[in-house]
Amino acid sequence: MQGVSQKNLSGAVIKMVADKNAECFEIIKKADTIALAGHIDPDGDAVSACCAAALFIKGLGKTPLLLFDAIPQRYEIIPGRELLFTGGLSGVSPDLFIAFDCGDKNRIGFGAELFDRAALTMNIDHHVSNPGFADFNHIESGASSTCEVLFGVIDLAGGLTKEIASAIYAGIVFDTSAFRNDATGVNTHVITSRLLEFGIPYTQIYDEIVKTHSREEMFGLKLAIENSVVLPAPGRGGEASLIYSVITTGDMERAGITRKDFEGAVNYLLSLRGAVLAIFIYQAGPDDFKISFRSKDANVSLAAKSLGGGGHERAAACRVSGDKDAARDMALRAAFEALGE
Ligand SMILES: [Mn+2]
Repeated sequence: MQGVSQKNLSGAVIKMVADKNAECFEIIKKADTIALAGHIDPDGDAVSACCAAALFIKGLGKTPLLLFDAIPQRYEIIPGRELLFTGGLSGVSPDLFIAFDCGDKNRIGFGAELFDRAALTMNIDHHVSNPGFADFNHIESGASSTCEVLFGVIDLAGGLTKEIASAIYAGIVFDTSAFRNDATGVNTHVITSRLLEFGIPYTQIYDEIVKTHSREEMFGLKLAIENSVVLPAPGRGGEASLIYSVITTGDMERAGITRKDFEGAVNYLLSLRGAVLAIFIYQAGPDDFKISFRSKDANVSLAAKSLGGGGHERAAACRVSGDKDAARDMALRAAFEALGE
C-alpha cells in the first residue's frame, strides 16, 4: 500500500508542490527559447514529458527546442514528437534548459551541451536519487512519473489540451506499467481522470506504449529468458527467488538485435512466480555493462547507488566497468545486500 500512503499528502506538502508548480510557470513565462531534453536512451516518460512540454511551450507562443537524437518508433503515438528539433546545436544558447526525468546531470542525453550554455536551467523529475543539479529543481519523489509532476505545472497554467493530455497519459502509463506498480498513487488516478476528460485515445496509447513489440524486441525477450538463471533469494524463506540474465554484444549480434531491443525484459523476468528481485545485464561497450534491477519488496535504489547509479526503490539501474562475470558478481552482491542478507 506504499503508493497509497505516500499520496495521502499533508497540507504542507501539497502547498509546497503548488508553489513549485507556480515557480516553474513563472520561469517558463520569462524565457523565449526553451530547450527540452530527457535522459540518455529516453524511455516513455522522458519522451512524453518533453513532448508535452514542447506543445505547452509552443502554445505559449515561445520556441521549444525538443532535443532527441531520435524518438524511438514505439513512441510514435505521442503528440508533440513532430516538434523534434532537427537543426544544429552549435551557436544555440537557450534562455532556459529543462531536463526531464533525468536523475543526474551526466545522464542528460542528446543536447546536454546546451545545459551549460543556457541562461537558466530547470530540472523536473521524480527520481528520489536526483541531487537537484539545476538552478531550479522541481523533484517530487512521490510522483509516479515525471509526466505526473509536469501535469501540475501545465494544469496550473491552464495549458492542458487533448494533445498534451495524451502525451502526459502516455508517460504515466509507461512509468506505472499501466497503473500496476507501486509508484501508482491516488493522485496518479486523480490526474488520469482529468486527462480522460479531454477525450484522449487511451486504449490506443496503452496498446502502443505497453503492449506492442517489434520482432526484434520479441527476440530480445527470448534471449533474456534463454540466458536467465534463477537462485534462491538469500535471506528469504520458501520459494522466494532471484532471477538474473546477462547478455553480451556477441549474443545480440547472433540474435540480430541491439541493446535498444530489451525494453520490458527486466520486468518480464520479475514476472517469474516466486521471484522477488530481477536483474538484467547487457553489454553496452567492450568493458561496459548496464545493470537494471527490479524488485517486489527490496530497495534496489540503494543497490544501484552502491554501483554508481540510481533510480527508484523498486526499479533502478547503473553501469559498471569490467567483464561479464565481474558485472554479474557486482550486481548479485548489491542485490543480496538489498535483500537484507
Ligand atoms: Mn520516469
